[in-house]
Amino acid sequence: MINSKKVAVIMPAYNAEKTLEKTYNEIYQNFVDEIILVDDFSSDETKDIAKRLNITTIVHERNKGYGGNQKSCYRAALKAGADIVIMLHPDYQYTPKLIPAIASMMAFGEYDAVIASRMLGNSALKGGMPLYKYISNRFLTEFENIVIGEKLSEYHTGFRGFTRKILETLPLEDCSDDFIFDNQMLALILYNGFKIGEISCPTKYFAEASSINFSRSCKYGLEVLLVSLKYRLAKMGFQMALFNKQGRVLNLEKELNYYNKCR
Ligand SMILES: Nc1nc2c(ncn2[C@@H]2O[C@H](COP(=O)(O)OP(=O)(O)O)[C@@H](O)[C@H]2O)c(=O)[nH]1
Ligand SMILES: [Mg+2]
Repeated sequence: MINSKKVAVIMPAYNAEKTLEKTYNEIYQNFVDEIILVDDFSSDETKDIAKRLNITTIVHERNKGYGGNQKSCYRAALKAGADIVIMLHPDYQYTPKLIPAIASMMAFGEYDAVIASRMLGNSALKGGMPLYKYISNRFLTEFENIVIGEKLSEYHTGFRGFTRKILETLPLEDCSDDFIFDNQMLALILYNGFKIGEISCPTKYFAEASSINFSRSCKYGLEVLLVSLKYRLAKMGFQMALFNKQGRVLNLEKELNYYNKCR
């Protein structure tokens, strides 16, 4: 707990057997009330390692995608009563040591969401981010900032935190089950007037930390442009799904398939 707020760390996992334990070991647990992993039908030992580490583990019976995985993570965290939820990739790309700092930025009421940015400071390329990903990130970020009218240093990090209010009120059920989920969620947060804070975060690139290939990155990039344009059109009064149409919030009635339950 931080400031009497219950903190959950959620990990959307897919073939994370080589990195999960290292990531887990760096989570400073004094402030963390729940650690939840959702295994998106991995072909490796992810779920068994998670169980051995005594992490609450949920398994998908088929591959639902990265966005679909996060929806299960947030459902589980809400059901567990979390007030603050930190999303951390289990691929050891981001340092879990920042969890208390990120959670504090929300626990004292200052921010509704926080992103751990690889673009604040000068560490992304030093950490091994491929040049094409760096340039795309900078371009997409500038584009989105201009179209949306915001000033974030990036929209694409896999280390973020959200308050319960965001998870309960935004139409996350209507967001994509694919990678664009992350960008839709940030756009919805801004559209609905919530405040996003940023913290700088080092990043590490190595084989197991980065599997998204060039063509999937291109698809993601095009979808980011679309999300930004739809945001602007919705603000101008056009009816846009996700933004100004009645959307579906996360359905907490849906069954979660627990493989290991800690509490
Ligand atoms: N559910 C699901 N998650 C995936 C898939 N591919 C990658 N991921 C997860 O998505 C996250 C981001 O992917 P990653 O390859 O690390 O991207 P990068 O670090 O930005 O290059 C990681 O936590 C992966 O575990 C997939 O096919 N399905
Ligand atoms: Mg990664």
